[in-house]
Order: sequence, then structure tokens, then C-alpha cells
Amino acid sequence: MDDQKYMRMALDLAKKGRGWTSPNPMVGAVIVKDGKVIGKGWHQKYRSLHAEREALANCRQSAKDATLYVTLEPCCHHGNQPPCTEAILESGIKEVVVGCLDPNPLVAGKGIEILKNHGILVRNGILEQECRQLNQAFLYWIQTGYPYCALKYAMTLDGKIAAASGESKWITSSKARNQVHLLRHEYAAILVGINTVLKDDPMLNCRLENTKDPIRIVVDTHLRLPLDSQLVQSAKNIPLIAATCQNDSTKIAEYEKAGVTVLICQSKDNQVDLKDLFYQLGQMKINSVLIEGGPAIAASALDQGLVQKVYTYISPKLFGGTHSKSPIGGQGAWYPSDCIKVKGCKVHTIGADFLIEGEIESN
Ligand code: AOF
Ligand code: ZN
Repeated sequence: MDDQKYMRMALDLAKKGRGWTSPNPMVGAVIVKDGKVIGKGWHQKYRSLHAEREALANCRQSAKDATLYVTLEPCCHHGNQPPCTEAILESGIKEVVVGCLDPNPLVAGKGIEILKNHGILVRNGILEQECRQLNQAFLYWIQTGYPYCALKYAMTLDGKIAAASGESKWITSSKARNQVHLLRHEYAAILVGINTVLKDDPMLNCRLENTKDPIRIVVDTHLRLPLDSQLVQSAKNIPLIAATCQNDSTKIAEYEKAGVTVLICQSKDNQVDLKDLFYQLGQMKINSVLIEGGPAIAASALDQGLVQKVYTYISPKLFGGTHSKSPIGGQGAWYPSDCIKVKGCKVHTIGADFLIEGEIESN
């Protein structure tokens, strides 16, 4: 009972790091002695103290003989921060209760083993599902090398993302659009195709208070990104990556001068090979990507098995139009049985709109 209570407290603390810790996981820690909480902490942002050291630093009394509740297995390696296992051993903590294992090859069970070898009582797997769920993106990236990827789109009840003229501003209400900005805070990067940029000249930043901007990625096979676009103009302040197959050093130099990072990617069907791009992004420690358009990019990312999650915003309107666009292009499923299945769907109401979020079922 108490185990769950304190682990839930640690989980709530961990969530305060949402959007700030990438490529690190969100982690929360609570130190309990004689039935009282004597210290709390969470990993606040990348390169800052780990949750366990935060909680120890905040202790109101000696942590000797206390119990530490931590949502993720304590680390045992030297990275940006020293090993948490050392801090735990020095503190005299006698029991450590862990939410879930850290699959980072540098840790992966070794953190728990070190603690046990020093006579600390360790229990693992308290609220394990929730602790894993919280760090879905980190866990996916650290195990596969590829960023965790979500596809987001807004459509009408009849499945259109634009009217017959091509105009799409706006499908959903401002309340739903604000929620999308929260996703931009949560995900490490946001990705669009060059056609979205040429059509809308977007900023792709996060316009809410106390949030961070995602790294912006444009898939731009032939390097058509305008130098005077809002994206390029703001590239010195908010990171911008142009993913291209165009290896033209003069042109690339111009973009780089403007602060854009140009990634040369392999080509597939005369376009940027998204799988190669995602591999490179993973290597750059970009652990999550939100795809925000358009239909061609969505289709290739799905076809290549790069998408794990879908956020579908639905507005109660009908556009109609045989040629009006729908969220996912490409050839699509030939037979109903060729479909991609989405599991664990949750439906949320946002004002007059709806959000259905679900996970792609892997084959
Ligand atoms: C913990 N507590 O709060 C976090 C952990 O480069 P560093 O030193 O920040 O280490 C990053 C790795 O440590 C990260 O990949 C993950 O395995 C673990 N994160 N571990 O004990 C924490 N954030
Ligand atoms: Zn640590």
C-alpha cells in the first residue's frame, strides 16, 4: 500500500520534468524515514542533477536507514552526472524501491546489482507499467537507436485535412490547437515535409508559457527551403535541421551560414529515406519526433514502420470533396485487411473537438 503511495508520489514528481529532460528520461525520487517523507526530487532538465541526488540534497534530516523510492533504476555510470548508486551508498539508505529497470546498456540491471552487493535491500517493479509508460520515448530510443515517433493530424468528421481550395486554417478550435503546442513541448523534435513549409511558412515553435521549442526538422529532398522563410530566419535561435539528398556544397554553405544544420540522407524512390534520416536523428540523441504533416510524409513514415503513436484531432465538420486531402497519402491499403491497426485508443473531448490517441500495432 505504502509502496504504491510513495511510488505514485515519485511518478508525479518525475512528470514535472516533462519536455525538459530529453534525451534523458523523466525520473522522480522520494525518501521516506519512519513513515515520513524526508526528501523529494526529480530530474529537472538534461545535464542537471539526477532525481536521487536531488532528493538527497533536499533531505530535511539524515537519510541513514531510510527508504528511497525511485521511478527508474538508479544509474551506476559516469555521464553528465556521477553515478546515483554512489550517492545512495554514501547516504546510508538501507532500502531502495524501484519502479522499472533502466535498459540503458550502461545501467541495465547493474545499478540494482551494485546496491544489492553492498547489502541494500532492493525491490523492483512497483507501479512498473506506469513508470515504463512515462518514459515510452526514452525506452524506445535507448533500445532501438531510433527516435520514438508520433503522427499528429487534425481532420474533419469526413476525414479531410483541407477544404477543396487547399486551405486548412483552421480545422480544430484554438483550444485543441493549444494542446498541440503542449505536444511540441513534450517531443524533442517536430518534423514536416517541404510542401508544408512552402504552403504555410510555419514557425513550428511552442507558443505556450514555460515550455520549450522542439528542434524543427524539414524533409527537403531537393533543398528548396526558402532562405527567407520563418524557419530559416529563426534558425539561429531555434534549431532547424534540413534533411536532404542534395549534396551541393555551395547551397549547403548558405543554409549553414543561416544556422541551419543540413543532414545528407540516403535516397529511397528519389526522396529522402526516412529510415536513414531517423537513424541519424537517433545518433544525434533526438529521442522523439512528432510528425505534423503532410500526407506524403505520414504515408512513408508509416510504410517504413517508423511510427509508434497517432494523435488524431477531429472537428465536428464535413468538408466533402472527392479531391480534398486526407491525413495519410501514398497508395494506402489495397484491401481492408491490409490496414495498419491502432490499439489502446483513448478518446478525449476538447471543447467541441475530439482527440483520439492510440498506438500502432507492430506486425
Ligand atoms: C538516474 N536518475 O534522474 C536519470 C537517470 O549523462 P547522465 O549522467 O545524465 O546520464 C544519463 C543516463 O542516466 C540516461 O541515459 C539514463 O540511463 C539515466 N538517467 N538515471 O539514476 C535520473 N535521469
Ligand atoms: Zn543517476
